[in-house]
Amino acid sequence: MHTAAPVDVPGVDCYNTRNWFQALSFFREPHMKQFFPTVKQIRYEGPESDNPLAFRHYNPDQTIMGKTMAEHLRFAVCYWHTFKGAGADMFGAPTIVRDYTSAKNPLRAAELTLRAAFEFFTKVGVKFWCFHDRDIAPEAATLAETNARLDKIVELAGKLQNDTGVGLLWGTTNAFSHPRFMAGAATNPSPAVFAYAASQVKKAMEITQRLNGQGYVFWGGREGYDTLLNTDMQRELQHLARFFHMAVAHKKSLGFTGALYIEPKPKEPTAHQYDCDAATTHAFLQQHGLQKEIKFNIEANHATLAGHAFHHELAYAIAHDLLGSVDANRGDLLLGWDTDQFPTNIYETTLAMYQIVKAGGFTTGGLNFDAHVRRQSIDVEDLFYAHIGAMDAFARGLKNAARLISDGVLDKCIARRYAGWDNEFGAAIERGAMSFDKLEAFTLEHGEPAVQSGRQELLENILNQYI
Ligand code: XUL
Ligand code: CO
Repeated sequence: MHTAAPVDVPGVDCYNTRNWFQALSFFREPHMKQFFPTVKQIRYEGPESDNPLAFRHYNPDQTIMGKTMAEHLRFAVCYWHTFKGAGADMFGAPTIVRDYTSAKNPLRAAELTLRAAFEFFTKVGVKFWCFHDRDIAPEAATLAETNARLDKIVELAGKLQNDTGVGLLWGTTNAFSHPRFMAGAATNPSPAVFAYAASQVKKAMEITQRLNGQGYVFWGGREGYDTLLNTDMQRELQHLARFFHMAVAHKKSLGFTGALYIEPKPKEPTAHQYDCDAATTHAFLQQHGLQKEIKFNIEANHATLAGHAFHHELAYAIAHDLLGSVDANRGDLLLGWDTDQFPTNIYETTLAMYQIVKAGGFTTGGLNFDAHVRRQSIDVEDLFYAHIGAMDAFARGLKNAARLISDGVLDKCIARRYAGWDNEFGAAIERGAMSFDKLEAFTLEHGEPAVQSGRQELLENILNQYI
């Protein structure tokens, strides 16, 4: 097993022997200033650069359609995968060891991890981060002690935010890992667990506000069921709605001005999760009068698990004014589970940015890399390569989308396809001035309607010219 941060020159030879002597002295000096000494500030060097630790496409200050790339993309690093992930999977022990997590005292380890995280955010050049309460401070024996730990670490986080200029995109609660939540949090059969989850969300909303968070996410980790044989679905859905109403009320009582988002996902770890996809969650919000209070955090890998394209979920959310933020990652269709890989597919990033930019772009939200390096990617440099690749992939997506939008090619084809609705007859149907009787009379008079080609292959060819 690998036991130390690598000290060889990154990107030159992935397989050369580590300098163990240097690595051990690294352990002996836990107060050393840099946690990632082998990596300097990542900079834009242009498409011709052969430096693996540079951007080829993400040029934060470059203006595109009136905004800089940094303003469009609003990248965030997620704390849970990038700083707490250790490469474990269902079949194997952790493979990744980081010096900053190795302190025996859990609060000391939490502090070092936070300091390492802010060095990473700064070096990779993101403006935002995201966390779960339990990522940044470990749980103690009682809720009161856990909250005291959180307060301590949040104080340091506030200082590091001020020092670096990195802000909080959103905070959230981990109400799914602890055994008390095995049957859910807000949908738990026990009201005492419901109360525990509420107490946790209350605190997490408060620290998010303290850190000037621009949003707060609800991902329904175990808000679903494994079997209907033991589940009162109707009651659980009522409880979930009650929980969200209480969260909205708490947000208002705090005067927290950030946005609330639900992050839909169809399954995993439960067999069925209630916030299944954007459309199902939209229906739930409407049913319970919450549609003005909560928007969506759309995750690419959750979209594909739900049997949708990433850009479908974005388009659905945008069509109903529900897009808040994005968890930018990808799955592996060959595996079919939530692999949370870094986004690298330019076709997908182009279609996603096409939807987002056309809709006017992010306000409170951004692109959070809810992604982790693979189990074999054990070097700290791998964390940098992963983020650089993902940021470049979205930068290319943004540039492609901007050209597609300003050339208007797809818009023109769509406008032509629906042109019938702009004439007097179509417009009358749209404004509700027609009945089945009138439509039957029209059809009898005009006979067989003219049909037109959907031109899918042509449009796919045009799209490829922009990629
Ligand atoms: C799980 C997932 C979460 C949320 C935050 O699939 O995406 O990490 O993003 O709880
Ligand atoms: Co996510």
